[in-house]
Amino acid sequence: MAVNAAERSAMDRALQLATRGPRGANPQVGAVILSPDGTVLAEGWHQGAGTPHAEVDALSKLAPGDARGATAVVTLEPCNHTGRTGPCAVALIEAGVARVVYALDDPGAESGGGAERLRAAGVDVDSGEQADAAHALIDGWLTAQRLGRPHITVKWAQSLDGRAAAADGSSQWITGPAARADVHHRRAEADAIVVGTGTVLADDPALTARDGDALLSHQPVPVVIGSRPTPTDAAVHRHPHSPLFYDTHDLHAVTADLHARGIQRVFVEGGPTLASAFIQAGLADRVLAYIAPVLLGGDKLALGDIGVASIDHARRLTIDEWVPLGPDLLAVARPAAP
Ligand code: AOF
Ligand code: ZN
Repeated sequence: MAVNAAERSAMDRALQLATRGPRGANPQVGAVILSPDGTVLAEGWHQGAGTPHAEVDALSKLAPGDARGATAVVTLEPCNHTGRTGPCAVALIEAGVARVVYALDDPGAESGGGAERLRAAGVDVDSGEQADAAHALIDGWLTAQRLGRPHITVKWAQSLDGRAAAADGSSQWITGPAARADVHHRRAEADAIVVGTGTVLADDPALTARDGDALLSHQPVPVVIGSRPTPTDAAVHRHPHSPLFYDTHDLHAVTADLHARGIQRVFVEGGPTLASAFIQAGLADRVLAYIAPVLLGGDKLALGDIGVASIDHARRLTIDEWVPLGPDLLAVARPAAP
């Protein structure tokens, strides 16, 4: 059965509800229970590991029998395992739910398979509705599950001719205030912000997420990679979180350690050498290129060696969004499917 308008707007709502839960060991999940005529009967969301799942939270707000013949709209495939809580697929079947619409498959080896279980019990199941939005919401958790490392965004600002700095190395400011504000809000969505020692020495960045002078409510942990010594009075030492220093060029080792620390989203902010190294290592799940209408010429390119020797090996991207930011343009992209 095709997804109808009431189910689509219930998925919008479920995505909003999901954000009420915390990011952490468990994914953020939202659920809406609809009557057969499309009226919202109950809403639920997951409040973190050890608490009821979104579907169970929603069902708990109904009297027994109220969900008979209803449709459950959920941002993640209902689970099929008994972990800290029981399987949601079974809770939905027992409540008499007739149809389930969900956005994303659960990648968990144990928790997955809920859709099959529902179908086997005669429940009508549809998936993939607003999968992109649901994916964006829990990309850190999904990457941790699938790859055992954080989700990594590599960001840079460039002139229209692809330069990150002028001939003398000066680079503040290529982009305008709207682009810079956008960067700060995206920093606040990350758990860690990564720079190289070269950037600390050249720019002495604070690595905080700010709105004007005010700190945003969530601050990423500052991470500095590289072997060059940095001053003990660098601005990064005044960050609300103690910085992490890695004296290595093995980015897989760094990201494995960040994963072990529970960091799910990493924002790589430079400069060109570090950005290129992440891309070359295959550690860039998303690329943010802020492009300013200015020409710099010269050889200070936004990216250096990324291991592309010939056009056959070009790293092709898929654009998710082009975002106009005042006079600048942001490309939000990810590696194209092979
Ligand atoms: C759902 N609905 O709201 C969530 C799901 O240890 P547990 O019992 O809390 O299970 C955690 C796993 O369940 C988690 O890793 C993920 O696969 C799934 N999360 N599933 O049906 C929810 N939060
Ligand atoms: Zn569940």
